[in-house]
Amino acid sequence: MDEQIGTKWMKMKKESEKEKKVIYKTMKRIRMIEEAIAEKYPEGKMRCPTHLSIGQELTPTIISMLTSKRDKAVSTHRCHAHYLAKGGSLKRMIAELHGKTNGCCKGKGGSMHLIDMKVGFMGSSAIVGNSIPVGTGIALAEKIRKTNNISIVYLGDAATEEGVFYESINFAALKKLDILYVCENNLYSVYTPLKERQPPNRNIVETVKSMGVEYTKNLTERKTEDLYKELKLVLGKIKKNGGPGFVEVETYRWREHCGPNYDNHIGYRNESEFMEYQKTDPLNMLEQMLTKEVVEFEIWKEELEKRISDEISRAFEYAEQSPWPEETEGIKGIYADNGSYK
Ligand SMILES: Cc1ncc(C[n+]2csc(CCOP(=O)(O)OP(=O)(O)O)c2C)c(N)n1
Ligand SMILES: [Mg+2]
Repeated sequence: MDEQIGTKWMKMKKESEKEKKVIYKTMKRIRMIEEAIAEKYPEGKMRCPTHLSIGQELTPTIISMLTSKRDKAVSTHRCHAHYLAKGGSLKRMIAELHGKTNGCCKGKGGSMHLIDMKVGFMGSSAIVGNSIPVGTGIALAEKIRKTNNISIVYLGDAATEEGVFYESINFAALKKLDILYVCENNLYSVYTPLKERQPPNRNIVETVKSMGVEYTKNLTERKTEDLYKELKLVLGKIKKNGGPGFVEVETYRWREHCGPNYDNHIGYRNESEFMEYQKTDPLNMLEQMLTKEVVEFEIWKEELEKRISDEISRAFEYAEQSPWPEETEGIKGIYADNGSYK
């Protein structure tokens, strides 16, 4: 990583201030939405398994800033940040978590199955690794249609242990697809750390590179400025020259694997590691930076928080007032539906 990048970015004045505020706004909105979900989850109105992205907001925020609604994205079980950053409807997401008909999956998918095709968010899947070939197929479709749109595939570190990951990477390299695979490495698969799942010193970026993927990079969310610059570079190269890219981004999930609580007491990770990542929380770091750089940042922030919290209240009201699906809805829209169920 070029050490100069961070310093140069810091020096950029007005236009970078604008960009930083957009990043902050998007991250703050995602964080507040997920905190509201966590707070309300114990009421039992949202009955689906829910994997929060709190702590992992930065990468999808930057990627969505650097791409357009015409570009496509697919995601995993931990998909809220990806969906929201891409511009997915908040009301329809919260309704989905409540299992209501107005949900983005008609209440049938829950938190792990979000979709909003209007903004190019093509879906997420609960099966680890499952959306990797789907995103790769989307990139192939875009290539056949000669659109120049990029396909973004979000995946967790554990998904690199699935066979389909390698098959998809191979296919994307072979067909020179315009695709960016974004591996969010939060160090864990549920309660199992990387060192218990993979041999020491395995470098996934090098492995992917050796398979013919030209644009690869090892990145971290702990350096916001560098992450922005590097993602801009990689996406720019894919847009200009075509072909696949792969980035591994170090990140950290704050809450339990699935659910609204903290779970450090279980013992699979220790408090000092958690505190270490909390110290470099990208949202807090950005807030500190903006407090120093932006005149009357506190006032701007207060207004922003008020707007977001009103929007969240409206989304929960919408979800609660939405109707439940009819019983027959459960059998509709499925792959093997032959229309026989009345
Ligand atoms: C094919 C498959 N195997 C196992 C599971 C159970 N499972 C759900 S989430 C998860 C961990 C995934 O870890 P990672 O891809 O690193 O994403 P993270 O949860 O850390 O964001 C596992 C093993 C599953 N859903 N699908
Ligand atoms: Mg993980």
